[in-house]
Amino acid sequence: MTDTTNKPGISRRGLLGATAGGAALLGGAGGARLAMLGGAAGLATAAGTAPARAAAGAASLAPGELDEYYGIWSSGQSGELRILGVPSMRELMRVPVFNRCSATGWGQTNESLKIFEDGMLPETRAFLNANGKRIHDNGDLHHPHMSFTEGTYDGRYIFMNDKANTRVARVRCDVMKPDKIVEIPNAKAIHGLRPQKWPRTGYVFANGEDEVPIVNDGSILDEPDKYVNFFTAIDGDTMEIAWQVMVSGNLDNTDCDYQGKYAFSTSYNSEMGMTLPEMTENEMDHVVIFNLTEIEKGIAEGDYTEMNGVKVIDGRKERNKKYTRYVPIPNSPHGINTAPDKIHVCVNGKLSPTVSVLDVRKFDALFEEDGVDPRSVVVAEPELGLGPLHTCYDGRGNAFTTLFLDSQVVKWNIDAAIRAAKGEAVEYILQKADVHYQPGHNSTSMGETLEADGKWYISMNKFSKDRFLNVGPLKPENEQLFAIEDGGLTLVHDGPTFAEPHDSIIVRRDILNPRNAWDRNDPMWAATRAQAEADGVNIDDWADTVIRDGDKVRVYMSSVAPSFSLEKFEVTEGDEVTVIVTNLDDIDDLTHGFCLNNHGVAMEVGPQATASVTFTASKPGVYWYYCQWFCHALHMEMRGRMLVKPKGA
Ligand code: CUK
Ligand code: CUA
Repeated sequence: MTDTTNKPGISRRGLLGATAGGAALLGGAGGARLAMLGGAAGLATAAGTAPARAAAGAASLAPGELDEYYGIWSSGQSGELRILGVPSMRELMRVPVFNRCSATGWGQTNESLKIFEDGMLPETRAFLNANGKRIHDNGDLHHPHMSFTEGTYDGRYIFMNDKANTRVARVRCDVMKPDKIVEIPNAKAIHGLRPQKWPRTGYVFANGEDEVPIVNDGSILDEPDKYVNFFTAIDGDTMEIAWQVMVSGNLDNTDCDYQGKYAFSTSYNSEMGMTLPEMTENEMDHVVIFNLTEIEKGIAEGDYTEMNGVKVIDGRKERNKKYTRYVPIPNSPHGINTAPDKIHVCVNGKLSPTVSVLDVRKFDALFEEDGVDPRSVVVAEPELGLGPLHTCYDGRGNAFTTLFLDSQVVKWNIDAAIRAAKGEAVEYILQKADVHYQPGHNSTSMGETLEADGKWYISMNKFSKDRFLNVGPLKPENEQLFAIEDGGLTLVHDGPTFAEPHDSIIVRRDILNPRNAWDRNDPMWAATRAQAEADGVNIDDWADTVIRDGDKVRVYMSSVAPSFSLEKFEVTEGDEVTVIVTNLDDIDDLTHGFCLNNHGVAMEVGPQATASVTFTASKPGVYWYYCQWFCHALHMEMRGRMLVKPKGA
């Protein structure tokens, strides 16, 4: 195995010194620190430190130094979104989305529950009510992608899928909290997800992965011809379902063009098989191309069926060729990625050692002319290695494809692959680098936008095996950061991660500019504010009011470090109690919390935020509540008592 860390003269510390050197010219203050960095790297080399150790040492920026990029990470079955700094790979924040969070109260506060419940389909609500559960609080978040304007990130929103419960969520970039979690009707298991790149987002495209009987009422199991699948376009501004397309075969990953004309999805089960042998039977599966203009026209002209309130176009194979085309692709293709050259789309073969390169300029002919072979859009099918899953780009005409089975990344040139396909004797593979081990997704800095800058490459590996101290049968995954240089890829960092990052995007830091405190009029607690107004309580000012409303009690409190406005309140056994806390501190980083002993109740209350939680006071006695977010030298003293009086006393 090639040890890619073992390249002479390169450590990430040195690289960072070089990068930041330019920045120092702007600021000046960084100069001394950079000299120190250079010195440290020099020392390590001089002392003959092992390359692995040099790479490990390079894993952090100088203390206090900020990263050049935000990394926006999925977390798979953990259900949250994560924010990392790149290149330091420091984990900066976890943003609960589909999951219940012990720290922040996401999935428990009334504000977050409203977001879950507003987006829930009626049948799910009925199912949950019957099972004594209010929401689904697990998720399987694979694909986080930012909203686009004219082909690049615009810093408004991050969209993401939940495969486990068929949902799509949107996180606001100003506060880094979700504001919409929408369950998708008809489709099952939302997997591939991409925002429209041009002219803007626009649509968010989402694939249903699992096929379902068209009438899914429990009467059909083994009649594959009655199963269908759905491609969904969500309006990224309103998060309402714009339309769906019914397709043949299942859908895996999706992407779209830089022209605003087409979206396209891979299908590994063109067979519509229900068992493993059936699903992998065909040598060729397919990519479905969706003609957005024709679909919009079809919707406007009424050429749809309404299913569960959604306008559904029939785009099944051999039905209406206006809306979709099926391009045969070998064999169970997985990832699909549009290059920043605006022309090429790479379809990763998974069970085939090839990547199929499509040319979007050839798509028009498929729809406009008769008898055009769908395969005519494939301009190259380079053999790259075993198990190609995902491809990303450096913005200079090169592609990086993960090889799951080979545990490698292959760097190759798109133009050379196309020329080789035409018979020229040209080498298109530029480098193969080992990764540890079995990579799934990869990403490059700004690589899925027109501003791909080709500086950093991340390999998201499914197995870490021997790469870290043993922590038991469940091992972390491993992510590796490579510097992209003239000479190719240089491994500079290994990082363990918990279940299970699938995908990431690397966003230039000037694109994101989150707030330091909430706006008091934030829509997050609009419903809570309306209730307070009805109760005659001003939550923007010191509030210490207890409102009784039958057996419902609403307790309004403010928090200013290091105290709550109420050091005690009283309720009666059996009351439904809602505690509403407003953090009146507006200082940077001054978050308070509210945690009620022995009630399973806790929530974050950020600077200038209001949050509320509802519970039943069922056990008479005194219960302390406390601020669980360390906020002040007297943080421990930031507490109070709830008295639950026995019923009838
Ligand atoms: S999928 Cu995870 S490795 Cu869900 Cu994007 Cu390919
Ligand atoms: Cu407020 Cu700790």
